[in-house]
Amino acid sequence: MEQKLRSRTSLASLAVVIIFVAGAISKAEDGYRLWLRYDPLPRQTIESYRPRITSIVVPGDSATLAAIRTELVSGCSGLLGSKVPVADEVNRDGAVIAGTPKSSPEIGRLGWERQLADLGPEGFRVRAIRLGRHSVTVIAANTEVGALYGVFHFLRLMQTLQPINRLDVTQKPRMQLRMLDHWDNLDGSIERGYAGRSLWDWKALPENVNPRLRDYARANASLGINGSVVNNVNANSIFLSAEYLRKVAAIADTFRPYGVRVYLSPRFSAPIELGGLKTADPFDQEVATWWKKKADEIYQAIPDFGGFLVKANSEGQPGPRTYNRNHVDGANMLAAALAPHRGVVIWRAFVYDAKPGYDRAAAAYDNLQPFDGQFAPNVLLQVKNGPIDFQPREPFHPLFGAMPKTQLMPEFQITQEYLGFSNHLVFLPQMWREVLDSDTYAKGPGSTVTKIIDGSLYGQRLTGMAGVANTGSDRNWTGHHFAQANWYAFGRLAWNPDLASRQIAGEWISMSLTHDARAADTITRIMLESHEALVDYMTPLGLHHIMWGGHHYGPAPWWDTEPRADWNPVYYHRADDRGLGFDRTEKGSNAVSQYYAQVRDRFANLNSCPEKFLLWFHHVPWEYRLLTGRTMWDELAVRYQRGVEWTRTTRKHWDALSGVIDAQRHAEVAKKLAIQERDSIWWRDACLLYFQNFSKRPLPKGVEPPAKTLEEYKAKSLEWK
Ligand code: GCV
Repeated sequence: MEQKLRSRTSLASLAVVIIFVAGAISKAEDGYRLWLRYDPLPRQTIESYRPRITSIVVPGDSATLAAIRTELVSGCSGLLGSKVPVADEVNRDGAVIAGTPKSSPEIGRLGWERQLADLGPEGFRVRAIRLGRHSVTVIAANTEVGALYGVFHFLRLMQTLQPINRLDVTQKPRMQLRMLDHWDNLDGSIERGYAGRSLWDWKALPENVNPRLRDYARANASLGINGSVVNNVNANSIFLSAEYLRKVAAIADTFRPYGVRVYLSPRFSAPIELGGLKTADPFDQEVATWWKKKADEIYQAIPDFGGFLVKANSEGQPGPRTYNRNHVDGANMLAAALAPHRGVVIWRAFVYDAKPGYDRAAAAYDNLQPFDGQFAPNVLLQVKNGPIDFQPREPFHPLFGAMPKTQLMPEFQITQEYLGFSNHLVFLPQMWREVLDSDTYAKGPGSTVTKIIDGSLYGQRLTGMAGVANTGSDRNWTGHHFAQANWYAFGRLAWNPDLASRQIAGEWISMSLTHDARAADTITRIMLESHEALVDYMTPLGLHHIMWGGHHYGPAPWWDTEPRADWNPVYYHRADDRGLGFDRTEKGSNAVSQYYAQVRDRFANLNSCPEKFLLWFHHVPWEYRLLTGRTMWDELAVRYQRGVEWTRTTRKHWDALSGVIDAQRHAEVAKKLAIQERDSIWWRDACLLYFQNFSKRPLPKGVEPPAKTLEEYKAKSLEWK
């Protein structure tokens, strides 16, 4: 009888295990849950965590405390595979307590005021301690949002299988403004968006707020992202109307518990379009008053409104120069309107005049650098990572380090405008790290871009980092499952710009894809190699902006029909019978002189210029020998080929992971990798065939002959759908 019972029990538990495992595997993995999937961890890990997590103690009833409670309960219960109860106070070993000294009497009694004081409004402390007779984990901060960040950190430790029994962690963000810039339009389209429509449904707002907005805010909070500019910098004045401010306020209400503030991109000419004024001249008293009143109205509706992000006098946008004023005049006028409310103005440095014969790479510096020291204290200048425009690879922007008395913040592009949209797998932190680690020599060696933007080099008071968002209404948020990793990585780097790409990749894989160590190794390698590979098959050796005009998908180095010279690829690569590349040395545009001497000299000399930037700074003869001993032409061809080979190998390695990665995401990624291979071949062939017209040299050994003729590549753009 006993025997029977035992076997029945074990059969029953086997059934539970089977159902549980089958449930975990068969659950649709459509990518919606991002890196916040709280599925059961490996058994051994669960066993080691379980005694440390027996109850959740989060007293208080604010919206943020409720979010903390929900997150801890669903996170811990999900990861441990069994419900963790909520308790009012610590009454057993393994309680997890979260909050502030004010919200939680038990945290209040710890006497941590001094330690917390150093952590500012957003830092947190996570510590395993003894509280009375019990071993507990405390997650404490000065503010509730700080505690929420601590909770996400604690959950991340579990999701990445880190030990939690001797925790003693303190963290605070290095950057104050950690922002996503959405280029979302009034009609729901997204400029350079490749993952569906805008997340904000302007017609339904403010009455109906899509529950997805809460998940968006939550995902951002899990990374520490604390700002969201909800409309396109190519702005429409309507967003500042009373009707739209009510809609924006509804979004802000949804984001607030998660510490995400809303910002807007105002159209500089709004006083005319909305206010009925005759001018938007920043020196006109009526204009300044209009903006002040508008700011008051905004803060009435949204008390924690973040501020304005402004694209002015760039690509047809109005701005102060329309009225013969300058950037400082425009920025400071808006800053004065926001200052009483503690709002900020983020003024974009993406300004390039269409002057005949000029070098676009030098334009932002020429336009903005002379104003160093003149911007108001609540103005930041937002500078793209490189001097042209989010290319697959650019040297760092020469404005970094060149404006010691101006608050600079970098703008990265998470959405892949020039990097294969949401079709190509490319892990962007590799590229961002290159910029962050670049030494500007602004104050001698070691003056990295990171040290400029985190305020440590010049004592910059207000700091920030912006990323142009890659999110949209697609079920998986970002179009490509791996593009989620770039959103994740951006947030992590904005919190800590020293994080290594490998660590970020490892975290993301563990949280989003798999705990299988061998699979994780393969995927990490793919991710870390992906940027260099994409550069190889798109723009090796410093080539840039040779994409098809307008949409920027696929190659068109022959393109020369845009009305502005600097919108045409031929302007950038300057291929001729002698060689290839843009001469930015003294003999050419001399844009290289904008860098500090050590950098300038290294880039300006053909022999010391890093080969990855060769054609960015030099017009290089086809027969010039590179470090490999190959001629420039041969090296170019070999790199294009190498890029193609990477896409092929990657497909094979990914295919081998079938069965380890859930079926839906595995298949969807495999499909995208097939497109990436097709595109890489197209890139290689189109570019080499076109450049061959100038080099008049054969393809070197090992480089495959093109699949089509140049005329065929020219006839029709590569398709991305
Ligand atoms: C929002 C590039 C893009 C534009 C974008 C612009 C900018 O030119 O192609 O779509 O406009 O950058 O950053 O303002």
